[in-house]
Amino acid sequence: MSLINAHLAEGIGSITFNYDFKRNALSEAMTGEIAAALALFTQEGARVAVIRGQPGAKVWSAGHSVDELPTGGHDPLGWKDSLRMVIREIEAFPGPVIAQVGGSVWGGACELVFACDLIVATPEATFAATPAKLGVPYNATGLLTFLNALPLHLAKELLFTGSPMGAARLERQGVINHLVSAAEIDAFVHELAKGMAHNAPLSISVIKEQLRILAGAHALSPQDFERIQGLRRVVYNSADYAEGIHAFKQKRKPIYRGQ
Ligand code: KGJ
Ligand code: KGJ
Repeated sequence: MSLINAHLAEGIGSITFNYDFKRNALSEAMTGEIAAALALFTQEGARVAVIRGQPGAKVWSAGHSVDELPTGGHDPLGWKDSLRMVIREIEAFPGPVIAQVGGSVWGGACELVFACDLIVATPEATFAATPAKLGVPYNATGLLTFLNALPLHLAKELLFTGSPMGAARLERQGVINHLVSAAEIDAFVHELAKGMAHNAPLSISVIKEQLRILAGAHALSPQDFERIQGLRRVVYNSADYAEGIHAFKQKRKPIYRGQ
């Protein structure tokens, strides 16, 4: 069974999540299919990609597959992690990627949405960034995705509370490009995509890549990099991290002790 439906027409590639029984969690299999669809769209000359959920789905995506967050001293968000890989594929796609969001968005799926080039959401959509609910040490490039998409205090509120934030508030802050009702969002996103698909693709792809490089141009000394990795290692080696993952699997509230 396919975890997504991929469709390409009029230069617009669309990816529709089809993994509702695991709430569209971004498992390795799921992110692999998203990456393969983006690669196929690129090969077929698609100008724009759209990533969306099924109409009416309550959960847009439950984020990283918690089953695949490793315990036992391994970095949960290392270079080859599936979430990290799919974020890089979205950034590398040579045209605009639009996130079309209805329903709730959780954890790493918030980052996936924020990594897209444009965001269109229904007023009912919500975003909860939950690493602090699970005890996960988010990684530096992942935090940079938040930092480039949200004002600092809003990013901190999302990450520190782990509570759902409504799409209307994010639209007012310029994080979401457009709020559109569920009845109209398909047609709206199609028009938006069509407009960009008619523009010069080489101009768009090089501007996108320049913006990516410029937005990521933060000098980090080797010492600071090692400090960040060392701090994160303490977190993923902690009893709290193991507790967060176990509690999720046992469907209970975690008890954190700060060690
Ligand atoms: N990973 C793995 N399995 C998941 C996940 C997930 N993220 N989310 C849901 N599932 C599985 C559940 O274990 C159930 O499996 C099934 O999907 C339906 O979920 O028991 P099974 O049937 O085998 P559930 O919870 O019964 O559905 P709802 O009651 O509709 O609730 C939907 C929710 C999205 C509210 C709920 O599933 C939930 O809270 N999921 C976790 C959301 C979350 O905190 N995700 C962030 C994961 N962390 C990260 O992304 C990262 C990068 N991080 O740093 O933390
Ligand atoms: N460059 C050279 N000539 C221009 C430009 C321009 N950007 N804009 C207008 N003109 C000239 C027209 O060719 C006409 O000359 C005259 O000004 C009146 O324009 O045929 P001529 O009389 O000898 P027009 O089009 O008859 O006037 P309106 O009907 O009033 O329309 C105004 C518009 C501003 C809507 C229209 O002229 C237009 O779309 N201009 C181009 C706007 C545009 O896309 N500019 C961006 C250029 N590129 C950049 O700035 C950059 C840096 N870039 O990277 O792309």
